[in-house]
Amino acid sequence: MFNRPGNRVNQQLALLSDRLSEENPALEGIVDPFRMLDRIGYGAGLLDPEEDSYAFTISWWPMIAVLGTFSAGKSTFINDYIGKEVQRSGSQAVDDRFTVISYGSSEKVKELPGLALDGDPRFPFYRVSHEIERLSDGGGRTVDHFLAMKTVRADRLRGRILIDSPGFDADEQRATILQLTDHIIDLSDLVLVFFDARHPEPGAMRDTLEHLVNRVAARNDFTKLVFVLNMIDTTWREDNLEEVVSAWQRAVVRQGNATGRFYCLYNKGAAVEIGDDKVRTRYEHKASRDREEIHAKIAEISSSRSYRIVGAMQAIAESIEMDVRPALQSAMARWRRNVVRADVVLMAIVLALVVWGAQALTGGFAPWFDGTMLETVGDRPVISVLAVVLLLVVLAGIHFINRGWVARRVARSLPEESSSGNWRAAFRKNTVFWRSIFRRSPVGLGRRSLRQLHDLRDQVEGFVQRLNNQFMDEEAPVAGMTASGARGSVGEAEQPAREEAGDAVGPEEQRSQG
Ligand SMILES: Nc1nc2c(ncn2[C@@H]2O[C@H](COP(=O)(O)OP(=O)(O)O)[C@@H](O)[C@H]2O)c(=O)[nH]1
Ligand SMILES: [Mg+2]
Repeated sequence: MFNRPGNRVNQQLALLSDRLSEENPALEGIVDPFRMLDRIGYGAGLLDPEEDSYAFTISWWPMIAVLGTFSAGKSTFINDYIGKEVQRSGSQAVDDRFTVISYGSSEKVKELPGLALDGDPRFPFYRVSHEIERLSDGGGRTVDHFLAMKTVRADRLRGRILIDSPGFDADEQRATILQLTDHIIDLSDLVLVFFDARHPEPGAMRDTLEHLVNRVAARNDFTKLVFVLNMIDTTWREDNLEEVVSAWQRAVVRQGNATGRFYCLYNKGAAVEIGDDKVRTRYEHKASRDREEIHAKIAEISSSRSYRIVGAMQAIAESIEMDVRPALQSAMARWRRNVVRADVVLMAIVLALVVWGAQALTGGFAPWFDGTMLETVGDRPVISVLAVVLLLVVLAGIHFINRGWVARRVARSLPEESSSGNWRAAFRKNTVFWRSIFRRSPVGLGRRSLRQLHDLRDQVEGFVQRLNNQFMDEEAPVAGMTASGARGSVGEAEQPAREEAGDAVGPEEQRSQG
């Protein structure tokens, strides 16, 4: 009856549940425990039922961003990975927007305006359009100017999001693009940084390198950064891949990245012909091994994200019990203590003033004790009652002013934004005027809620079990995944075969043959 989410929140959660059943079935049922957690949050005042859900604080789909220099083959790589020609490629295809690519039910690639990202709970971009508009320094430009969204049916897109990016060198809106890049690095679980082996001189790319590596270094987050030296086919004549790689490595290490490992790739369909058999075999071998490793990393990111979601729910439940509740209790105790203190002091002053005033009226204290005062009071009952009522009103007023004033001061020490919600709002809910200052248990966090939180934590165990089963299954080759016949639905496990056989062609290959 109470603590129900508003319509919009409800719809978003339903949508999330649908998406999960389509793309990540092991997590499908997890929306319900989130709803339960939300109810506790609404009841305690930690969440706003019209706006919030704990489910919105998590990014559900892992993000893999492909960044790098202009024309380094980013879009070609993405098309090849997905198995469909989602992105335009080619030196003339200057893309100046970030493109978020995710799973959709249609076989055809659908393009949606960037604004669509705002309403989709799968994306960590959820409700960040105003942030992007802020980043784009006003200028009337909107999200659509910088973000596009594409959806297509492809197995490799199930439960994950890829982001293709414009090169850094697109200078016109460079500042905005760099800021967006920062934002995307923050949000991403894996960042593939593409460089182009046609530039054996890393010097020319120093700006880009500096920017990227420094930003990531500042965030202390190198594990999610993967450097790719692409188009290595172009070095076949010199056959100096090791030299090129080590030049790049030195450059990266100089910027503060400890390992500076480079994966080496090229796309067969787009490559120049490698005229030497020995070199070709060596290059093919190297590129297909590195590609497999990158693909494995992407797969790994997706499974660890699922565990993190389950873990996040557990962490929120725990935090409500172990952090929020004690923090509210101690804030309430502080509030109570200070209200009582202020009441005592101020009321004492008022009473002293009243007594002093009254004795001045009666000409000293003598009439108070010889009965004359009682007589006077008896003679003027209305005035006397009014005086007493007035006094009580003043005292009550003092009490309520104190409550409000002390509550505001105590509230300031509580965070408004935390993974478990708005602690400050929850505290305020405990200090509304009809609640006695002597209540000990925070609103909505009584014994029943605690029991529900414990139940929830038990349910989490069930999800972990399901995830374990799912990922154990996935390690075996996936049979029947290509049954749909769609070229895009090549299972993860089949990739190596595809690379070697060279007959199942990606979009790039097909185009260049056609
Ligand atoms: N030689 C060679 N050319 C490539 C390779 N990958 C892509 N290309 C070509 O490089 C150009 C730019 O590729 P694109 O994917 O659009 O680069 P982006 O700007 O980083 O997205 C296109 O003409 C591709 O056909 C590769 O591995 N080797
Ligand atoms: Mg591109």
